[in-house]
Amino acid sequence: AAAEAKNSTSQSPTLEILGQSYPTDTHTNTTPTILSKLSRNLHLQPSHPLNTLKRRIESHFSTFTHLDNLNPVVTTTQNFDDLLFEPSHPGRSKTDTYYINSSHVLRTHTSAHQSDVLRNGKSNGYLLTADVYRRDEIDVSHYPVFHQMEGIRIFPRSNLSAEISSDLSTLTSSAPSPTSITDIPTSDTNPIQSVHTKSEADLVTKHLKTSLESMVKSLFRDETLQIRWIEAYFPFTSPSWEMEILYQDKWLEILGCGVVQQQILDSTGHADKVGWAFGLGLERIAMVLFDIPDIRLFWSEDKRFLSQFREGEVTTFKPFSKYPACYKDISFWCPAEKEGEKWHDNDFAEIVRDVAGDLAENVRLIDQFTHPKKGTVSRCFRINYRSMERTVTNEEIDRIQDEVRRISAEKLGVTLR
Ligand code: FA5
Ligand code: MG
Repeated sequence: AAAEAKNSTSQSPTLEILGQSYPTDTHTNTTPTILSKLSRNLHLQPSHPLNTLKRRIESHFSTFTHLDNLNPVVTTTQNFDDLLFEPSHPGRSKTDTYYINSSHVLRTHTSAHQSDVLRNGKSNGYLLTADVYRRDEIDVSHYPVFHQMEGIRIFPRSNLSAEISSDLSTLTSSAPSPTSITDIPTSDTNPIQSVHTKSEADLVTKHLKTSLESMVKSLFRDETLQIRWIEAYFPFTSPSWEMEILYQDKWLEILGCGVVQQQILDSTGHADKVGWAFGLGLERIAMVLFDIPDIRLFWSEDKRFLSQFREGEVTTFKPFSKYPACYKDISFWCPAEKEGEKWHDNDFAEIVRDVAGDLAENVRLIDQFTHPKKGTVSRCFRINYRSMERTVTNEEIDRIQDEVRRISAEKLGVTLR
């Protein structure tokens, strides 16, 4: 509450976003730095790697309807309720989501448009590409804005087996290269919906997995690529899975998917259909395909980055030399935690993002201890500052660090050490 009281004194009564005016309230936590990203539309820039990847995936799903310019401001109903998120789901929390006000958010995933698209649609397959927003940690693979692509395919329940078998035979005949794939079956913790027969769920699952495996194979064209399916949970699909690929000896999650909850199809005018949905992260795949080592590079306006890419072509990025990093530590006593006012590292990360912008490469908690008598907690964060475009000066970073200290004390109520 202390933090909010201070926030509201500096907060204007409305936010102007893409030509629309929204009243602010105690939920508002969207910063100008974040709002400045809304107009970039990286996925629509012709020679940008994200656009090339998007177009490759679109051409793989060529019979689907393609959407790519929906408004990033959605209601909490669209982003959560329509997708059957429980009222207490952590994704709704202000520490994870950018709220415009208590009823509007910056979409946290492309699934926010599922119900609208299904309600309006005549087509049986959609692909939707969009920028999505999440309050998160700071490192080379996390950025508060990234891009997702969502696919939905629905089938009439009456003719399911025939339609799916004919589709599968084309899918498997056109899929290149023998890739190693590890599958897992459904289980008690990842159940088939009671309204579906086992045969319906199996057919939809087979079509879903085959479609995604064939897409990934066609993107990577690599016979040594290793793919595995793991069990997942989403409120809007069941059963659900995530696909991971082996990259530099680590399993990298690239998408989530599953059989659409029948309740969503029922309430959008498709009670006589069954279907699947998936959502993938474009940056995750583009970093592998184009060899891009740092997620901030996608936002670079430096011509040494942009000039390396040509419309529609997948080429390997040649890194330009890294400029030196500058590390600064900050230590403080956190305010005592009360009910509903818990400390969250994301709130500190957000201040660093807002003050330092893309100069912040990484923020890491390096030390934490509790005062033996008072019970208060001291935290020390190490901020790694680096520009991708020039050498930063120590004086310049000191000024930024001073500002981070000042605003942390003011907005988070910490006692600087
Ligand atoms: C979702 O967002 C679900 N809406 C996906 C989905 C759609 C499931 C339809 C079922 C049906 P998740 O939060 O796991 O799920 O994100 C999906 C993908 O987005 C991840 O697999 C990953 O590739 C990418 N992603 C998630 N968080 C980040 C991040 N911080 N930075 C970059 N990519 C991310
Ligand atoms: Mg996930």
